[in-house]
Amino acid sequence: MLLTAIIMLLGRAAATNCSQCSVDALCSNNTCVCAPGFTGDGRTCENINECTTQTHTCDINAACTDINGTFGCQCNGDYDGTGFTCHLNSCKRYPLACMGNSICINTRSSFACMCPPGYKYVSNGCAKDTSKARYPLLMFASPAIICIMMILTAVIYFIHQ
Ligand SMILES: [Ca+2]
Repeated sequence: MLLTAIIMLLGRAAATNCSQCSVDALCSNNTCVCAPGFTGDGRTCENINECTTQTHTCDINAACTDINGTFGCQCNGDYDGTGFTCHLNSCKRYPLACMGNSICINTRSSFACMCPPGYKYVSNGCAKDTSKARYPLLMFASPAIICIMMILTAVIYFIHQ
């Protein structure tokens, strides 16, 4: 009887202690501990500003944004990536690097200028490729070939009759 009463009192004390924890705290073994990203005694927890305390893990080329309980990272203008790792996008940094209809392709360490489909390299960029080599089916479809194909089709038709 006495033991049961003691257990009930301990149970209430535990519930009371946990209920006194901050909403930003965890209760473990009847002890309030601030959650990761917060600091305090457990009953009162405050957001840690990882950006001003320099405890963030953003890339050196990223901007840090403080968030309640955590932080965010976003790569700076000319950089691409997750914010935790950022790499230079040369196409963004040098928007005029590729001239004359060419398309800038960012590479790991630099960039390349490529011609879009239907264009070919010329001295100062890319120009429409009008050579017939790009259209082998069009070359094949010359009037003489079309005439031969029609005759063959007719012969095949009559053979199957
Ligand atoms: Ca924070």
